[in-house]
Amino acid sequence: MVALGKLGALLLFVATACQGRHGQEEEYVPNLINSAYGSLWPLPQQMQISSVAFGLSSARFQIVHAQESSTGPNCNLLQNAFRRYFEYMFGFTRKQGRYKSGVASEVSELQVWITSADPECDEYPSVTSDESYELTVDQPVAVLKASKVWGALRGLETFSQLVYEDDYGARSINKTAILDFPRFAHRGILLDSSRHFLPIKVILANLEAMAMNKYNVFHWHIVDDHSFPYQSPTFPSLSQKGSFQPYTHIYTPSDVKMVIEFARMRGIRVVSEFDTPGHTLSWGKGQMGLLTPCYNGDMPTGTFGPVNPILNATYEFMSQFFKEVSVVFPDAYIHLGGDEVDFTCWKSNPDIQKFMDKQGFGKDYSKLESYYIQKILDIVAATNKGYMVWQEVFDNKVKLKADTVVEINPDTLVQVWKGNEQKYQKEMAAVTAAGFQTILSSPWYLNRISYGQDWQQIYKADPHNFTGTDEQKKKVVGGEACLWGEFVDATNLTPRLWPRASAVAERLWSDKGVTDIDDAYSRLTEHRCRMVQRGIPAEPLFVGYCKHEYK
Ligand code: CP6
Repeated sequence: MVALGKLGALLLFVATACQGRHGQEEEYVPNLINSAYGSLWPLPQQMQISSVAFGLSSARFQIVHAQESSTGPNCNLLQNAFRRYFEYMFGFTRKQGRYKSGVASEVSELQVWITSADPECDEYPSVTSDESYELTVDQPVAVLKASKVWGALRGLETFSQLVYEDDYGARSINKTAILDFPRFAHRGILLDSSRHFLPIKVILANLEAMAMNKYNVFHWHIVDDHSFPYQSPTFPSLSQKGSFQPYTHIYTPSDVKMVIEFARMRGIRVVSEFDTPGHTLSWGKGQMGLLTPCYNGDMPTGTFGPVNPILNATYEFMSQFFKEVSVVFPDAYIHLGGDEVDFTCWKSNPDIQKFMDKQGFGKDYSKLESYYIQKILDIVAATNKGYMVWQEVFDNKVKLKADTVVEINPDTLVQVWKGNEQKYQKEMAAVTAAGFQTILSSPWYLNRISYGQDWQQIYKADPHNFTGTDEQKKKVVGGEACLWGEFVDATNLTPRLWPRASAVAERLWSDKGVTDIDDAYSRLTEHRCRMVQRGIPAEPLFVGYCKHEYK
């Protein structure tokens, strides 16, 4: 209630329609904030936006490879992006612009210029991909300069956000210069396809929304206790027995390929998570003997606990399984989970008790967990992948390989997800002091909802806000918004995630100093309406309307 008066005023402000006329240097733009700058999200690092506006006509405008570019029409990734963004800029036009042919005040071309001899057109994005770009909008041509295709993708999104519509449906763009690059290299979203099956269509729609927000990692928490929808060619019974029935609730190898390629085209990595040894109940149905039998005294209860860490068969299975996964998912990282291991069942099992004695672990079951994880890490390291793990793996002091000099095995990433602000900041300090790289998730559990503008708390959290040296701060590679699936399926996933995940996106992309909440409110309101116009049912921030409502 407190903010109502102020927000009411803001809404009137953004509701003021922008009427641009073109071609005069002394052009009066009634509401610049409502035309160009006013909808940019996430905010670019450096920009100059003039009040001079140019026209943009769907009949004459085109996106092309610059003459000097190292790319041409055989770069599928860019061709596809050109088409996509042209559609976003003009696809909603009911009539053509009201301009006559070829007036000097038009922008007729966006020339995309990839400067590196190796544009990385056919490659997969990685944590070291160069996403920087330079954009100049002038007449008659605009130029988007980037070293690699990844920067061009980000710049195309920005260019499309600069285009606005006057009262007559004609497109305009202001004279602009932008220099932009991400603050953090890892900007991710976790989706959970185990608690509810997520149809491919929903996953692709969210990859599309991620690109609109310059996200670059899809963390696919693909299996968990409740179902195993990943179809493994090596172990087909895992999904046959472990998926929600009927067994159409699965991701076939071609589904997975489609998701990975759709993501690649948008500069998004797909990091798969196969969480063990906890959160594995669904694995047990298709792989006999994998899970620990729980006991009541001398009697097995017929229920099962975490993966059984004392059997050779367990590691033989995991070795084959991760060999497959490391090929199916081309990303340099696999997420190995390691969170929330419940020791009750392990404690009840007499064979495990004997093993504990033999190993000298005493009654410390976190040592048994570390023993298991260490073996899994070694298995995955042998596939030349790097790994991500949840913070418990660090807390329980598994020997993670920090600062490894082996180039093909990138550093371990510890994902911090527990605790309130004070607690997670302490954890970030501890993880980075120990020399590990880290990403932050604690403040960004978007499955949590409450009445009101909770995007503001999400927006205010910053991965660098902890006490530590510059060296420690450099270990922070970014963050991830998490949408756990207990209460989420295809019906509510997208509006629950967006635009709240947009708040995280700006925190991870824009300069640390971009923190003005009123400015963010007005830009995010516009950005959210743009997502709606582009077919993403993102929920409203507060009272108001969109010029183009959801259809
Ligand atoms: N599943 C798995 C979950 C959660 C985690 N791991 C979780 C914990 C707390 C909240 C939401 C989700 N559902 N595998 C923790 C990383 Cl609030």
